[in-house]
Amino acid sequence: MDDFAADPSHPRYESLLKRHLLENAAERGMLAGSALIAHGRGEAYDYLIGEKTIESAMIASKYALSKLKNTSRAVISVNGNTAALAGVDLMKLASLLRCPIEVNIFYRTPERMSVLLKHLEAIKQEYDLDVEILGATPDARIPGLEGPRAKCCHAGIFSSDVILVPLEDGDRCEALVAMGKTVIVVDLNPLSRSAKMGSITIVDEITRVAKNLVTMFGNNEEVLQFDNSENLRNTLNYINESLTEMSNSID
Ligand code: PTJ
Repeated sequence: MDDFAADPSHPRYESLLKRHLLENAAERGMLAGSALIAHGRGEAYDYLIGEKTIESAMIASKYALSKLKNTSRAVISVNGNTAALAGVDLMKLASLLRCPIEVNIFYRTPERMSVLLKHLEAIKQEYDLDVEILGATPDARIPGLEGPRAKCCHAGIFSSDVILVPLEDGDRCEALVAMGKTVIVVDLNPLSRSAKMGSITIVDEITRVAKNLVTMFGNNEEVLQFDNSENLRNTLNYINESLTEMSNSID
């Protein structure tokens, strides 16, 4: 990858790579001003789950994938951080699901929208993917939200019944749930409003989630029963137990 020099054997390689992707994206104008702060908060929570996909996240991911596969009105919503970190795998997932991907950002400017749309378009060309990329011409609004963050596309987010929205903010998550959608949240913070508000919350890092969903796509394993609150409690219990273990390992 361009000017990224870290050795894959470096113990913090994955983390350094993600930071590098975000630095590059920031230079290209893809990110919100607070994007790196949001990432840092995510990193702190990732540390608590051991920087890996834990069982509760895998269960939520499998259930989310069943929901995405079993509808003809799925949509994947991407913001700046998500496009920079997981744009390729989410475009591949959209292609497998035959669903549109919509650029939908919280801190909306025409410049950011344009560079994010071009970024996804370049991925589409490079991997020869048949995916409809939406967001350039919003023609609908998410009810209950004020300002530019409510803008969306009728053919995408507005009409969807199952929506994958990584790193979403609490208000918009609540508004999407109020529209009757199955809202799949990806958030490393199990205590965020979105995590608690979502229909299916995957407490895992977006790069790993996107890769897992693409890898599992061909498996026909269906998770029929899922309780989001219970799954979130299991996640918190996991963190609690690993903290106790870490604490016991200190002399
Ligand atoms: O591109 P925009 O304008 O839509 O803005 C995107 C950000 C992320 C800047 C914006 O949505 C924002 O400010 O988000 P918050 O409110 O800081 O929430 C981000 C949440 O995502 C936090 O709870 C983080 O723990 C979590 N998070 C950060 N990085 C990751 C993550 N979760 C999964 N994977 C990550 N890589």
